[in-house]
Amino acid sequence: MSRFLDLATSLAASAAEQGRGIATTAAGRQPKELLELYDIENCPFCRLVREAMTDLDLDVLVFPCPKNGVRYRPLVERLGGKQQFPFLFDPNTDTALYESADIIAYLYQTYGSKPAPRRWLVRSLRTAASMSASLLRSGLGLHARDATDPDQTLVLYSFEASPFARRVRETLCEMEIPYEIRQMGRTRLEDWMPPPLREQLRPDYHPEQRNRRQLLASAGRVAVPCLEDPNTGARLFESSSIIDYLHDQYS
Ligand SMILES: N[C@@H](CCC(=O)N[C@@H](CS)C(=O)NCC(=O)O)C(=O)O
Repeated sequence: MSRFLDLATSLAASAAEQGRGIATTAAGRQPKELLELYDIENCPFCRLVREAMTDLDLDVLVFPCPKNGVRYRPLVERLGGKQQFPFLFDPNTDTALYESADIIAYLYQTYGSKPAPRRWLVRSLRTAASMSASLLRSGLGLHARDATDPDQTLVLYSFEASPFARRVRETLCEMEIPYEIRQMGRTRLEDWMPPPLREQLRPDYHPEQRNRRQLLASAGRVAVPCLEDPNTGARLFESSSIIDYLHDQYS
């Protein structure tokens, strides 16, 4: 696929998400230990759960389970009895759940400061929208390909509907590389500005969201996606550079 088409379909998939997965509006309690999500990037039901996680500002350990995947699919079957995705495990409450609707309800109940926006709750609408996003990215982030397994978990600064972060998550999913998502949901007007423009117009940018603040403090800039690899010490911005890095390092 050409780079233009790749970005255009990723942008269209973000539009199909109808505004979900961009902002953080319902952040409440933070779990002590990271939630675990067994996920297929291009699964419409998994996408709905990840959208809720951005809205709730919940970081999560993602274990990719693409079709033909061999690393984490058997584990899901051992933990829950079948290979169905999404599958959530919350080590804080020892809760294991299938079914996106049940997972979303659990997350808002357990960690939210308020219920999910009402318009999200029309289940047929949100599922249809998420299926359109999957169709637009068909063939990507769905099937496993050969890759080596890093020793330490990679960290990805991402919010669900970022068209650029999506490309990176698709690659990580296909390579069955587990990673921690640090949520970068938008909470302020300035968070919406493209990073180069913001660096020009708002050199004194003070984000409010915790991971944005942390990234600014450690890297001196805030942009999504950002990948940190503790195995090599690499920190990369720009989806294309990150994807090239993942192929060079782990293919
Ligand atoms: N009703 C379930 C549907 C889940 C579902 O159908 N997931 C598909 C992936 S999109 C699945 O697990 N397929 C089996 C597989 O990939 O092996 C939900 O909302 O979570």
